[in-house]
Amino acid sequence: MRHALFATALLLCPALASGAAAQATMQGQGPSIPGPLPEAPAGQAFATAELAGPDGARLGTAAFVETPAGVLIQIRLQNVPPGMHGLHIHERGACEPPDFRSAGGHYNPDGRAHGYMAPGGVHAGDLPNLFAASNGEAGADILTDRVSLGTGANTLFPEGGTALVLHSGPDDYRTDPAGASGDRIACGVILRTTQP
Ligand SMILES: [Cu+2]
Repeated sequence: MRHALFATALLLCPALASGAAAQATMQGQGPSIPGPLPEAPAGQAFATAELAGPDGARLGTAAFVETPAGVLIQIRLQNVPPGMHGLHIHERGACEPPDFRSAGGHYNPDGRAHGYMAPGGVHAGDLPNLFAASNGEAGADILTDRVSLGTGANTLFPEGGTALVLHSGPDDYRTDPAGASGDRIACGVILRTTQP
């Protein structure tokens, strides 16, 4: 499973799957995305990122847990524009609105090209696109073994830190440097909450 990575999009608004259920959900009666894990399992490294939009409004949380298979990232957001959005770990732990340029480029300590489908890819900070439903909720659990919460190579805590960044459009997984995913619409500094 080296370099295997998967994402389970939580399409909790079933509009895309069922027209009957969609009516209820669009009226606010459907399930909502649960909050992130409140704490890590004992002994496992843990980190969080609080994401905010360009106007400073809080959008939600991402929790990072070190597991034997890699880092599990659990993302729970609200008030996100509906549709697919590029999602990446960027190379600096600085989120200055409104453009979040302060976060720098993608976290890429291996000096690779961007994108799952690019020759010479991928960046350590590359992640699958995140889908936001019509009601603005976006949630996913993503596993990646390209980063670590530890102190070794590809740590999420290099000098200056790292940040989780959401983009306005989808990542095409091949165009350098960010998959043509558009503006940065949310950013959160990744902060360690448990020592490795
Ligand atoms: Cu990005």
